[in-house]
Amino acid sequence: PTTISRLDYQPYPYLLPNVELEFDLDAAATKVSARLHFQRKPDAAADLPLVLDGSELELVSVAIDGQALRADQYELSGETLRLFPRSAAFVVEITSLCKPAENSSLMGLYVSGASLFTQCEAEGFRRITWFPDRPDVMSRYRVTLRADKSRYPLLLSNGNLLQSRDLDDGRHEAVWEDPHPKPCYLFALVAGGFACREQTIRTRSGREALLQVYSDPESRDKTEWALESLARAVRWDEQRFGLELDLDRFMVVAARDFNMGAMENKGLNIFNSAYVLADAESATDASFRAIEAVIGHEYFHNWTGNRVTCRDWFQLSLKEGLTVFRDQEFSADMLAADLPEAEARSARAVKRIDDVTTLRIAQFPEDAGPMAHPIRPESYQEIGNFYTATVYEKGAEVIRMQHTLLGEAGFRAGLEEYFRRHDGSAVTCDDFVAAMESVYARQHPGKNFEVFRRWYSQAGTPRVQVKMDYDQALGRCTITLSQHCEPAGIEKLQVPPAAKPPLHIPFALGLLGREGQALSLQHEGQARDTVLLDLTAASQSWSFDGIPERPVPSLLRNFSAPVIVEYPYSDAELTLLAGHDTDPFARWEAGQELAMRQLLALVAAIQAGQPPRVDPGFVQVWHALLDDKTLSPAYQARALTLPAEKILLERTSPMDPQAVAHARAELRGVLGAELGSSWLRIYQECADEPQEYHPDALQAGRRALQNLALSYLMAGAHPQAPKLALDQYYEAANMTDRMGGLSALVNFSDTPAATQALGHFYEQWQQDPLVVDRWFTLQATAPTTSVEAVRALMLHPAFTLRNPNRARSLIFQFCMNNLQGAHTPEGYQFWAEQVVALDRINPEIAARLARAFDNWARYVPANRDAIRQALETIQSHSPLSRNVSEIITKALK
Ligand code: DPP
Ligand code: ZN
Repeated sequence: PTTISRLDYQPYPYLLPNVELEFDLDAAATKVSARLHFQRKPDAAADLPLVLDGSELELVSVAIDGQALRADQYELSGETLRLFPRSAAFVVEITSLCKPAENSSLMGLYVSGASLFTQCEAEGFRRITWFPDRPDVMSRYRVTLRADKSRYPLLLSNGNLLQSRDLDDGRHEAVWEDPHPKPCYLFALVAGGFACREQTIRTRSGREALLQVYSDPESRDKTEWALESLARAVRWDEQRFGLELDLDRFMVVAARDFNMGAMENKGLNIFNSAYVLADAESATDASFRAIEAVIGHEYFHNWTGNRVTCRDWFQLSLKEGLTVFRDQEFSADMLAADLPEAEARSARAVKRIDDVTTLRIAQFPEDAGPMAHPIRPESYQEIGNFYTATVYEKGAEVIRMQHTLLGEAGFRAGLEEYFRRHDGSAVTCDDFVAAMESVYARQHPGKNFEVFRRWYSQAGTPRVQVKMDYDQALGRCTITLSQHCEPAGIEKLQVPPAAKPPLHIPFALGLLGREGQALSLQHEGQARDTVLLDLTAASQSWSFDGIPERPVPSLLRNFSAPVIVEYPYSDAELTLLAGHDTDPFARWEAGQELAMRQLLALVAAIQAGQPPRVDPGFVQVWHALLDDKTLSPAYQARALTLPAEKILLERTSPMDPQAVAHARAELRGVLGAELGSSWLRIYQECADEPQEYHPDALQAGRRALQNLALSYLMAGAHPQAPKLALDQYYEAANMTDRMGGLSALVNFSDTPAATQALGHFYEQWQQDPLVVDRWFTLQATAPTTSVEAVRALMLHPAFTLRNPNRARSLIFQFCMNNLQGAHTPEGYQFWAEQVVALDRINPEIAARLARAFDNWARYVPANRDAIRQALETIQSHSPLSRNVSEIITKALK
């Protein structure tokens, strides 16, 4: 397999201002006729061949300027078609066939249910027609769709509908034109029978625009929230960033079979139905929030991704990191909307906690494993493998740091500058940073982003060591920050080791007095509770005067940089922070760190065969959090949740998944049992607020806390717990409560009542695929579920590997989120089998599963050896897709 390197970028020698496509749509074989109007760039050599990409296509004919080419007048090899045009401006006409019904990869044109969909990012357009399939070739598209009218009553593509008419023999035709030049990865078409929910809005400048959400007809009742979310996203982007919708019509279509979450095709977003469909009965609070976030994300791409796009795929984080940052802020603003200031701060902190938790679960392990890469990768074999937590989530953190350094107004000015410079073009991450830097340099004369830019080229999670000195006589507190970043991923293989110069780390700091009161800090001429330290060297110190006593530092407030902080807190200091820190994020963090210490001690005890012991002082911290009436329910639910197994796993060395699962279960059991009466009180308080369901932050927070309390009651074997869970399950008026009851039963008791409830759930919901996914997931992740049980579930009539959501709900959930069941020799072999089986169907999905045990080399010997064997099992199969092969090869290096 070839490795593609970032520095090998070459501009495409031709412009392609206009593209005309005609589709004769048919599931078995679709005929595509393309007319491509090329112009050689003035600085390009005249004898360069025209190189086009194509994959899984049957070539019918090719012509230049109306002259059909004989087979000896072009070169067709592998995935490349070479033509030899003789003039500087010419029209290429290509007719080809593709086979949607046979396309199980869900890239290019494919069948889902009775409809046809496309997915072109990153390199799917080449499965539709021969084309310069790269993001820096931008064209205006005119698209003619023809299909059988009864089978495909609706024919959609990007832009505006110019005309539609009936043809003979039951077919019809629609012509679409997209006025905005775009790269081919943003092309889309949809054909099928759909229900539509729509709304007309007026944009800021007074233009009318039509927002539409399409779903299969039986799901029409479930698209209200998606449409409302879309309208809110449009409004928010106008208000927060001054960015207005540039289309007359913006469409979202839900697809049951979809590889990703959703896709931002210009004016015609195609979504995984999981991120569109919701109602109170079938969707949880978390789904409602996720729909709002993904609708927002794809909508925000309309500017950050579509109006300004990526020059090449190494720049993916240019649009993804930025757009994730934007969707995170959108969600936070929606959660905080209409709340008084203190509550709004807490609501935003809840969102920040959730985002940082995601980063730690998904990105920190990636940054510490064989696939570690900078947010702007240096090389790849398969770009599909680089839609990663690093590019997305760490990418968003890197944007957030720029926001922190520039401030809200400065960041907005930087974004305006970015659009001023680059609207309508395909650019690089450097271009973005340069626009931001232009504002930063104005704000901070003499400073620049030279050091900051290194975030784009270094992999690995930096560690920041904190030292605090206090001089009683002077009343002076001195903070010293030192940074260090180990070689990560391929950096480890480099001899001599790659130099990793210091990064620019904005480090937010506060100091608390011994009573937990916030101390005011003098910094850069101002007095503040929180100061932002600009760490740009390997080590730097800052002194603060007027500090009356030795303080407790509150570090990396609001998680101001994606780093790991090291500071030798005492338990007493963490307890103080967990109870009093005025920064809600840092307060949560202190409680989590205390829990982490307990968990690590339990892991060590379990490994040594000693009886597990929990510190009563720690139980008291949880007790105090339980009784703290000043906390919002949503915040309280986060504060009382133990660190995720995967976060704990990363902290064990060597990594010991079984001990981790047992330690966490043990601690939950102890907290459940010892604080039983408080959990019961909380449970009842939350349950006692009947009202009509709405997924707002307050209600959702209460349900989250209630369900958390229920799980602790079950874990602590409270005598009333099973009945509460059963009643909650059978009497629930919404899916959040229903799932809360059912998961409490299934995760904590292996009783006939639990089995019966599971059976009842399936009976009730078998018609709703998204709910059936929940049913599979719940069983896949239950601690008592074995490989045999998963194999049995795979024989269930509702199971199929071909639908990505279904495969994820059972196979991925088991392999990735069931530590007890999956981390066994049988579990690893099962995983290997499923990677190979999936690879024959859908390489993108298979490659994601292939990453389940990325960090195998750091596991305890028995697991490590068993995973290595499983990896070798996968490697011994051929052919493997380029996707899976890249993952496995890197894992075994
Ligand atoms: N559709 C994916 C996303 O929005 C890839 N662009 O992140
Ligand atoms: Zn995106």
